[in-house]
Amino acid sequence: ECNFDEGLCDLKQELDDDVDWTRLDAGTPSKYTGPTAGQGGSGWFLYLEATDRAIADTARLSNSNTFTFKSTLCIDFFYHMYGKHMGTLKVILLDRTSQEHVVWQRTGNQGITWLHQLITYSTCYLFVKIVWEVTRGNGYRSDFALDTISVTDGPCQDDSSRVTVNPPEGKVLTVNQEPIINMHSEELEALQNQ
Ligand SMILES: [Ca+2]
Ligand SMILES: [Ca+2]
Repeated sequence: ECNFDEGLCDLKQELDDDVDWTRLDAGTPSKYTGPTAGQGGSGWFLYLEATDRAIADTARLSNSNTFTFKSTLCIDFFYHMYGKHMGTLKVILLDRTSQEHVVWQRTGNQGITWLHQLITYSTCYLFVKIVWEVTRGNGYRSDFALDTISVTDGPCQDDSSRVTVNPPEGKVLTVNQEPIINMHSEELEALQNQ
């Protein structure tokens, strides 16, 4: 688990995006956007400083060491998306061919609170990287924040957000039963045969 009190743990800022996440232990500078403290009421967290950034600028945070999993994984994190210009937060898995699979996303103002998200991800395919990606909205009130991240083997204890790839004929990735991306069948077969 990473609570950002000591740094980024085994996570890293990606370099080929537009901006880095900022580590902070206080309220974000702009009013009416961002948290006033870390998740749980104190401590450090990461946020996107939306002031002086352009619309659609992205910041990506990912695990620094590639890994492989092909069964069930629990992705557990807190996010804060308060502000009327809030853009989109995505959790993306990269497969071994660097194809990106969006497993979860939220867009727009989610209120003044830290929200807990659990994603149980089950698949027979191989993935090597997890990315938290934010895309700034159309104004400065778009301070996304992230805190208390963990990725562990096996299903989440609270299984409220199960995400599955239905092999082999389903070919649809779902979050809470709502399909968000369709994978090409050839791509799925290629992954499955690796
Ligand atoms: Ca924290
Ligand atoms: Ca970056």
